[in-house]
Amino acid sequence: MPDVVDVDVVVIGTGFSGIYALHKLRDGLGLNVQSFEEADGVGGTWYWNTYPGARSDTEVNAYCYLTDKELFEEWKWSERYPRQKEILAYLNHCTDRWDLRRSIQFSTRIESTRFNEETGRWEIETNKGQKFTAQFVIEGVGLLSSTNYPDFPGQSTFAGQIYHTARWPKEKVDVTGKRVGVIGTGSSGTQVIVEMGKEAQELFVFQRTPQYCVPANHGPLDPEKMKRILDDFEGYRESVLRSITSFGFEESPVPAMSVSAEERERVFEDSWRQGNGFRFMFASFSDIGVDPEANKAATDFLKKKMAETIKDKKTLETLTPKDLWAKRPLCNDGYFETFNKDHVHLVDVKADPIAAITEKGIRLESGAEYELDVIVLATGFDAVSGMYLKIDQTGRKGITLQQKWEERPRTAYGMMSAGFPNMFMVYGPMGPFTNQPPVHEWQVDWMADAIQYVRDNGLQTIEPTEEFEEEWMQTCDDIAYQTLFMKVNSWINGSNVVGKPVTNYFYMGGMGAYNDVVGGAKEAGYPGFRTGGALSHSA
Ligand code: NA7
Repeated sequence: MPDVVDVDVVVIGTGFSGIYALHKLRDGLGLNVQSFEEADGVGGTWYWNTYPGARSDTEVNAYCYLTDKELFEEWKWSERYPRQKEILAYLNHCTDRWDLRRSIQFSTRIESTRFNEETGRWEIETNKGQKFTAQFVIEGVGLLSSTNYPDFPGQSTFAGQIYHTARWPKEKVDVTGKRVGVIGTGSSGTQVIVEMGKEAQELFVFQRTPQYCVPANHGPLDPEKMKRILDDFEGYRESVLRSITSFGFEESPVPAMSVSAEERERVFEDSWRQGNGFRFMFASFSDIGVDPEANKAATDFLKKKMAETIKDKKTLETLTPKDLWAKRPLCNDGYFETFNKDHVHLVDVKADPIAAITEKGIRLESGAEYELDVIVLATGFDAVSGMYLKIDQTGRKGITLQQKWEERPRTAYGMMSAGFPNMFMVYGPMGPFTNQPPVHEWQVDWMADAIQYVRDNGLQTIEPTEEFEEEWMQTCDDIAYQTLFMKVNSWINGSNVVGKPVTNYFYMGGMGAYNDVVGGAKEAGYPGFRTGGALSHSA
């Protein structure tokens, strides 16, 4: 191997986005593409998150690639919400189907990327000391992949096992006959709690913030539904990409308070029965995420359901959220029911915070100590921007991404950042807040068009101008601050990680609007983007 390998494109990551990017650019555009993956297999999120109960809570008809009808037809999903193993098998199937493995270097982390202004190319270094150069870099590093790994005092002294849900061991963790503590009650926490509640001898759930949770209404896949989709596959894909959340269901245009209380109750009851958190939030009424009154109507309903389910009064009180419902909506069958089991105990660590992890277990500030054999950290991720900032990235004028994003991440369209030419981010900060796989494909297609445009016109680079980036940031903020998602602490606004900028990280205008605005860039000649060092159009 030469000292430095030159390729057209480097792709970082082999999750949903990286796999498709490699396929699209290598096989679609005929470019010389080299992919890198830190793990020893493909899958990204679905490679790492192997904890018991891990599954997508998006219905599978929208949790897959939608650009390839044959692939959609040939792969037979078994359940409404696919479990981790099945999604990983699907991604491996796609990798083999498209013969991608020969272009992927596994067990390799990208340490740094540096833009060379003289050559107009990126210089990329791996953790193995290898050097590559590429005209384009596509970073499919994941929205939720940089783990938020807490460091409680005394953590290393614990005599049992500690596992983070997103770094779960590949071999089975047998908790039968064991005392298990779970810290965290987000999507991962609620999933792992239900499973641990079935297996562990005793389960202690250390809850800081209670969550609303809707049933999933899980079950086998409806073959009729898949057939209907196949009958008009293009129309279906278009409807997904024209919707707000891209979850594959129809969103409601009806404001919650525009109907009678009886009708509202009927709609909520129907949504509850159908299951799915996003469906409940976006398909029951149009304004649960934006109007406090509509949000309260929804949470009153959800609290009523909790009161009907949770038997112990004190447990009910601790499990009942006091906030608006404006975190990423959860769904899970049997979550609240788990707390009715005698061997499952809820510990309120908002009232009495965790002081330390000791040799024996978890000690709270009050001095109460819980003896445990296994501790599960379901503490989430340094989401959205975290993975990009883990790589040492340097753009024009020697300015690093870490410097540029110190106050907050800045991008145009959630895909490119000014001063970082030809560097594309799939589902980067200030991108749409949606279900991901179909949107990953859409963004990669957009990137492929931009790359083709550069090559067809004999150019070297494309990048957003500072002014255009600022406009996009403003657009995103104007929309996001009208929603309730900015009013409640969660990874959506960066408030889950100590020291991280608490700000807006998304374009909350919906995928349909994003599609209209961003999708038109190619025909318009990329207004707001500078090509080959000269402005192609004024911003
Ligand atoms: P989340 O949704 O960020 O949840 C993390 C949970 O961990 C949440 O309940 C946190 O409480 C809790 N947490 C984090 N740090 C601590 C400490 N130090 N002490 C106590 N509790 C803590 O992560 P998930 O992995 O569940 O899900 C992330 C996304 O992945 C999900 O939305 C899906 O899109 C896929 P807090 O609420 O901050 O008080």
